[in-house]
Amino acid sequence: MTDAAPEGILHGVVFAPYVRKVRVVLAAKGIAHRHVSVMPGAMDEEFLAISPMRKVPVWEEPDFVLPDSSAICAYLERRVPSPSVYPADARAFASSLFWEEYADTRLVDACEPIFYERVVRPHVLRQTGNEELVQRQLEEVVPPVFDQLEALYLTPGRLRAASSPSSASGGAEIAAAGEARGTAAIEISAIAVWSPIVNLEHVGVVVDPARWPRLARFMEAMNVHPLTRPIVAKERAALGVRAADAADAS
Ligand SMILES: N[C@@H](CCC(=O)N[C@@H](CS)C(=O)NCC(=O)O)C(=O)O
Repeated sequence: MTDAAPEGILHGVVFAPYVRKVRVVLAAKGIAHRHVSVMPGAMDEEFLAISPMRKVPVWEEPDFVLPDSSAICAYLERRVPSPSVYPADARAFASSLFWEEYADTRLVDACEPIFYERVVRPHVLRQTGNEELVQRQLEEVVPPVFDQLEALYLTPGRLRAASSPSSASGGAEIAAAGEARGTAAIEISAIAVWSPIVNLEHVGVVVDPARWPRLARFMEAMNVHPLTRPIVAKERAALGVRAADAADAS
């Protein structure tokens, strides 16, 4: 967030992958905003009035309200076109939209139950997390999704236009470009894919570099990008997770 007058309010808890996606786009574009934490299980009537699907995030301006992370990111791109977080090339653009949708659905569905059982259930609901479910998710549900990201998202091919910045080398240039410019050079699909996996890292699950080398490099590059690093650091601090713990545990 900058010191400028806020242009809007972002509603949603920071640990929601969709909220994190919007936060990175806001940071990339330097859009001043206020953040109001809304927990998915504790939405009051005032919030529900601006969230017809009863979900976070919602973006609010005095005379305009917009739910849904993908709609919000597309809106912010139109509002503040530069730096762009969408590829210019038609195929790369369309491919990026597809992988954003993949991340928001298939990847989130694979990752979120693990975060829920290890964080939300014990620390928010004060219940015992279901570690059996976590293990099943880690053994049976997450690997095929990571396989697809490795082979189809991070490898140029018919499902991934080669001009996309994150496709060729598993994302190393994402960080390099970001460091060089001190700003964006991240595209929306990369933000969307990175975000749910951050929640896995928060609970000690890291991408195995021996099994998914491109995805592991992609996460490393994304995590050190100047736009994402402060966001992740604050979340880790809030959860009491040290960076070293996230990297060591599996
Ligand atoms: N397609 C929506 C999905 C939003 C979503 O599912 N948010 C979750 C939080 S991670 C939520 O609010 N869930 C509340 C519920 O389903 O009751 C987006 O991209 O914003």
